[in-house]
Amino acid sequence: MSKAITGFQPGFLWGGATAANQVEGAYNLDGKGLSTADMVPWIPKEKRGLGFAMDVTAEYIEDVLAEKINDRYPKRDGIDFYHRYKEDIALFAELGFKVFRLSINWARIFPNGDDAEPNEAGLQFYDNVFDELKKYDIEPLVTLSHYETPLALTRKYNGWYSRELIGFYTKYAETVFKRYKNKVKYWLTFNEINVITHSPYTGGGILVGQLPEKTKDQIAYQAAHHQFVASALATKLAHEIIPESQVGCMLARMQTYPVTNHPDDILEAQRQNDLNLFFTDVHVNGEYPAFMYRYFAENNVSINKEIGDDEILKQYPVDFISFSYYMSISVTTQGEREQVAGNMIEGAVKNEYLETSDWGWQIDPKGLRVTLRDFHNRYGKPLFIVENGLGAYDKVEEDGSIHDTYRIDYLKKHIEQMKEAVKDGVHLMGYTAWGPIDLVSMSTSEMSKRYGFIYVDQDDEGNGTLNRSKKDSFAWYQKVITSNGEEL
Ligand code: BGP
Repeated sequence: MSKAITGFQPGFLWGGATAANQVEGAYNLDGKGLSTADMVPWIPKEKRGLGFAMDVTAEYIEDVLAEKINDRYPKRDGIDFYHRYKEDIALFAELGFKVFRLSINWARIFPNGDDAEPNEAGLQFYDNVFDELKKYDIEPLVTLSHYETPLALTRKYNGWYSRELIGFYTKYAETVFKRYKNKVKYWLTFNEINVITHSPYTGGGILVGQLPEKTKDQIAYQAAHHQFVASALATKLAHEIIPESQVGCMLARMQTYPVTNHPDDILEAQRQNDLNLFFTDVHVNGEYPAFMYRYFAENNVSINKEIGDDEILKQYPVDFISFSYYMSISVTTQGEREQVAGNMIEGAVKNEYLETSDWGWQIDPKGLRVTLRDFHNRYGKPLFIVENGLGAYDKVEEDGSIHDTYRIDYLKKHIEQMKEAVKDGVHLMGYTAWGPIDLVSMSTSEMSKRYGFIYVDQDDEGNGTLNRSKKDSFAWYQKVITSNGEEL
């Protein structure tokens, strides 16, 4: 009988998470090509539906390229991490980070996605970033694709709906594995791979309008299959090129509850959870779960696999499971209830027991313990929380201070529940709070939805000095890390 676990293990990987398209800026510098994310900022808010459910058209892309692409907009300028990474990494080191999650923008390395040779200036930029992290002994945790498919692959192949992307992606993965094999050991293949079913454009660079004869499900799940195969092949390459590498999948976890104890609600919540966990099922178990074949049959989805696909999935499962957790979701089949916006489950309704963020996300710290236990019981694999945080309006006081007690409260309660899960026996590798430095929101393309311990002086129109300053939560998180989660 091993003794009870009382807290986070020594070496727990505390840190923060970002994405290239939300922080770097320099959208067209040093040979970088356009990525799908560069097209997002001008999508009208009303078109964003459930946060990420936005379908871009070829006409829209041509319009942005012709009229808008050179407008200064925070989303494309991010927070100028491209030029300020040394200052920002020094602040992350001051926070005490053990790990820093970032993405490599695929379009910085292969500007057109199908280029014969990589862009050396792009490779050099990330060499510089990893060297800066090394100075402070901060481990990079690198996402290969964080909604940053090279736009040229959308325009030429219609994104991940085409199987050709597997080859382009694995060539990109091999290039960066070889380049950074002595600098990076933690890799994630796709950010929130399940988002593709809600927004094939965001998740896969796919223009659904170009496939009028196909349903969104057919498009999304066929494209997801291509990403599953690509992820498995990248895992194989990582292990061959970087023997000590650990490769994780990454899911936007949508922990879903039944509103009532009516058996139909229990079944509906289970169905929604299964549709979400389908993605980790494939990444971890290396095969499609039986319930998904029923879903495909009932929704006219027919996955076109090639010989060898099943073997590739089975042979190269991920080493760990990473996920984002912001909220929990509630569903019911029993009558009409108040709907909530801002998440990715159709028909999600308000949970009267939970507070809601300024953007409608239902704040549920205990849901994180439920999620961690569920993952542990379902897979028994190491887990990594790679996004968690509170997007909120911050007020800068006269003296420049920012008293973000609401953010400290949100994070404190979620870390308390992480610790409870660890005591329940869950193997949790680390925690990277989303947006340790204010950055541009993915779903709103705004700066005002702030997540950071570090404030960035820039507003929604891209005006400001871009100066960095510390919020109250900076000193708080510093203490959390130095005490390894004991002082909350
Ligand atoms: C996740 C994305 C992140 C980040 C986060 C916060 O889905 O992986 O890139 O955007 O959501 O959401 P938002 O930026 O919309 O507030």
